Amino acid sequence: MPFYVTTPIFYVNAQPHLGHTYTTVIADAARRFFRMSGEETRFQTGTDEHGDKIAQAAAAEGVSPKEYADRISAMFREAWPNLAIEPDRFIRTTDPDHVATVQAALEKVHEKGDIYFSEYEGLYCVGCERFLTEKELVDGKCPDHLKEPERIAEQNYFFRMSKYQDWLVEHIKANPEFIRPERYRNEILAMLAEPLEDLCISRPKSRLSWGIPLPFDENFVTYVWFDALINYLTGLGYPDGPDFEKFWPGAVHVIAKDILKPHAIFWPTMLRSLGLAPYRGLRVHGYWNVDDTKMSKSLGNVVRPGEMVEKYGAAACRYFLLREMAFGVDSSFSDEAMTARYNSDLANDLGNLFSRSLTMARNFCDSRVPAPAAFENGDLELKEAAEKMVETFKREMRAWNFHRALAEVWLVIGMANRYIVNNAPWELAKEPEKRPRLDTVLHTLLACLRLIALCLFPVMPDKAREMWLSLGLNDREPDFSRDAAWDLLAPGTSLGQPAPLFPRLAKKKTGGKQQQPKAKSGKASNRKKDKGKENLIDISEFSRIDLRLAEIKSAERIEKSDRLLKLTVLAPEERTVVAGIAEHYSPDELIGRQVILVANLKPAKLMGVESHGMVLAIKDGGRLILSSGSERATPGSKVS
Ligand code: ME8
Repeated sequence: MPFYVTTPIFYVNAQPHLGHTYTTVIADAARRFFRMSGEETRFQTGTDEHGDKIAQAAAAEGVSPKEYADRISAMFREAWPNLAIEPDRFIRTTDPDHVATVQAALEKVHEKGDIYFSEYEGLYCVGCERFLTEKELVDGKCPDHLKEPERIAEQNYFFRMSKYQDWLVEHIKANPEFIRPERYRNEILAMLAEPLEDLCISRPKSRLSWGIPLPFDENFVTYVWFDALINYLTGLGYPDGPDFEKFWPGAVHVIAKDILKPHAIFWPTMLRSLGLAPYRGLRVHGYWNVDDTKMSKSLGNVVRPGEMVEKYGAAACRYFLLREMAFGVDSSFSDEAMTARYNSDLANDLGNLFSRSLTMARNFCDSRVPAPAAFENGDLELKEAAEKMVETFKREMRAWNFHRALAEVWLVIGMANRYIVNNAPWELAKEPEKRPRLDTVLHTLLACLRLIALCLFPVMPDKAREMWLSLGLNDREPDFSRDAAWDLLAPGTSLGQPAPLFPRLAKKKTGGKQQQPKAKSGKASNRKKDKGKENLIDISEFSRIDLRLAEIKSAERIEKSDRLLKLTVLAPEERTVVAGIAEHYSPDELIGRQVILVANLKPAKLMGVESHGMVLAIKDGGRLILSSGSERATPGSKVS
């Protein structure tokens, strides 16, 4: 069935933040997943621009509501491409086709006799843009906005929502998938156990003019929720656009728990009155807090998508959001949690697996996919786990369990890293008769990486594509039915060069870009030149340093240190060296690696371990890169 996914259209009284980003990222990931599952898909997001809240925000800035809405709406529209979010339509409630659709829908409901004029007095929360019932208040205040609602008494138009209450209860009970997760379905059924009031759907122009005029009474504008919900129809060309017929039956709305009532009660009853089938599903997620505190402008802890992407990159942000939040439950964001996941899951587990595999393919197989020989048990275990991963991933994505889908992929990434250590391809490479075994191991690894990349496409499309192209595959979005088989990597295929997918992040935040200090005057730059001269050394001084090629035999973490690894190296005698590279290399991947050692340093104790020499590394920005040249040499050879 075609899949139509929407996010809420966001109010333009606030700039995009982490919460909006999450909803929009998951909608984009879901659409990519369904598209890769062979379904026709459509994805819509946008901005909600009418109503009291926007009129008040614009007045506070001294600009017209439209000017104000134009400015903030553009911020939403421009934020999404940086996160690889690609909606088919970015809708604004001020778009002319939307205004026309709302008026047509109002006419229809009016003609049906479902709208009447009456007097009403109620408690209005401008934050929620709706009347609250006494029951919804906590200590007399709106629990979401912590403000006392305003008492409003006026004559207005009403929608006969109560008329559809019994039908709605039946529909929810008969369709367990209609509102998910379960807790929100139960919440709505509990609300519907009480008699439903009719919905006030207008505002007198004398009080609020920033809205869509009612087609049957020019003295009133449309209530903002009645206007906003209809965006889901406008985007499909309702009532007679071809996309409407195709996509409406597969409509899935993604929202957070804050706007459950309008989506689970107002909207299905409005659709029923319009003579339309209800949407297929409502998917309700929890709230993001920041450092375990509610995100708020006054606390100054609002996380902006632009800043996140600048710090961590789009792929890592998307991954974090999907991996960290169990769908439906609140979660907390912090830079520490983000950095930890980045370094451990992305730089270490996935990044290392990818670069080690491609490096070995380059060094031992001339950057081509080798042909496998006989498979052993360990190979078959990895193959079966990778095949099962694809099935589990698909099942969990369909159930909106993104965090579980990703946990399964990382299980296999861990297995593949252990498979490398167990099979030590660098040892196999030393013995020509073990060539068939080496080819089998590397083929198995690359085939496993291909399935990992396949699963990562909906989650981090750009990085997955980078992996896909490095594996010599076509530049097209893969497909779960066509591309999920194990043995689709043709032997002989040319592979890309290994490049770090996720360079490690420094643990400490730098807080903005670092700038090189500039020499301001001629004097200062002369001093700089002289300083350069002071740094020159005589060749005899250099020759005192004994540089040797060393081969790493074993490596282990030093307890209580994030930075240090204890290495046993051959140079050519065996010795222990402590190296500050633990944040850049995992112990496993160092085994067999050749490095350059300063061999005649006085021994020094670091975290209780005596180090006999120092390993050289290149410092490139925040990264450390070990290097010994591209060819292997005899351990202990002098570097000169
Ligand atoms: O309600 N955590 O717009 P809105 C997770 N215009 N998600 C969050 C969040 C948080 N802390 N904060 C906001 C409106 N969201 C109406 C919708 S739809 C026809 C009209 C996300 O700007 C989440 O998706 O207040 C939530 O439902 C939505 O922003 C509310 O956006």
